[in-house]
Amino acid sequence: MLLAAGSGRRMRRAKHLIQIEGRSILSRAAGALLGSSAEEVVVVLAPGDREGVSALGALELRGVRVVFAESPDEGRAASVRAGVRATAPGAAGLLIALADQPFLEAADFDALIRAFGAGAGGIVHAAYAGERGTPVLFAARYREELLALRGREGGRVVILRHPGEVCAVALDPARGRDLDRPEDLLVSRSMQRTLSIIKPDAIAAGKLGGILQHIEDAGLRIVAMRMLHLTPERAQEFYAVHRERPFYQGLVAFMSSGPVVVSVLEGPDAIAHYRTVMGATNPEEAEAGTIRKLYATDVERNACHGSDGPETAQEEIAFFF
Ligand code: IDP
Ligand code: MG
Repeated sequence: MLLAAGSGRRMRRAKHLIQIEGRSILSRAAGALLGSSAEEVVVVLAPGDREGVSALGALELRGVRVVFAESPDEGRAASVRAGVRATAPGAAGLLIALADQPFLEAADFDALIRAFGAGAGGIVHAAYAGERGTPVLFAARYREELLALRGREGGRVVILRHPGEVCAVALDPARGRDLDRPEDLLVSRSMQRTLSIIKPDAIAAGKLGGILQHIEDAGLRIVAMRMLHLTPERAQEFYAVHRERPFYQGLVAFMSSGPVVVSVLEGPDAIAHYRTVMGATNPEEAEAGTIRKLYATDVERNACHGSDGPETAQEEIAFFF
């Protein structure tokens, strides 16, 4: 289980939503867990954290399950309890990971799972240069103790009660570092390219010029551009990740209803930057001054598309250029 509720108390905004190279740290951590040999991945969010849910995006389709902490402000224990309750009662162990360790990889989680499977101990925790850290894997027999945690207590309380059961697995401190202070996020901003689509609603409404100006004014350079009319088949293919979503048919019909303008945008951190410039998928939730707030009609007819990460940017650019 991945705990993301309550992240960011010391940050200016919810920490798990902050993007590094175009991907939220929540999605990075959940993706790494999904790639590990863990049987199920449960993400615990603060009650009502819809942005957290949408940051997970396609990961939900790939099996990441979202639950909400039992109390909005009790502290760590409410998240642990919700996560424990959500995992299958028959699971051999419960791995507790934190969303603010976005650099851990599937292999790191697997190292803990392997040590646990080999009988190293009933509690297996990560160690960084000899210091105890997270993630921590608890055998199923600690379920009740984890469910009894209250307030700001975390798994640490249970670890301290069972010193004889505890085993450490050394992980690379560079990958285990957490993001606790705003300075931790000062990673270098690399030059990137992203794919933009000005959607049929905006073209039909005569907003193409305004949106392109908006993009250039935001410091993004248009390095390739084409107007075209997507066939329903091409629209289906482009949005294939959403094929199970209830809005898929409508989206395909909309995207093939008239001409679109596809372009490649370049700039520092272009992927995340363009997502910010576009605003939230639903214009009602988009920040003032964003393209979607200014030009979108509704959650479907939302004026523009922008790639959501480095891999999708690469794929989407190759799709059109
Ligand atoms: P994004 O465009 O902000 O990345 P996605 O979740 O990837 O948003 O969804 C792709 C597109 O599908 C959206 O831009 C929008 O046109 C459409 N869409 C998303 N959610 C809904 C919905 O709830 N109802 C109708 N259409 C939706
Ligand atoms: Mg998307």
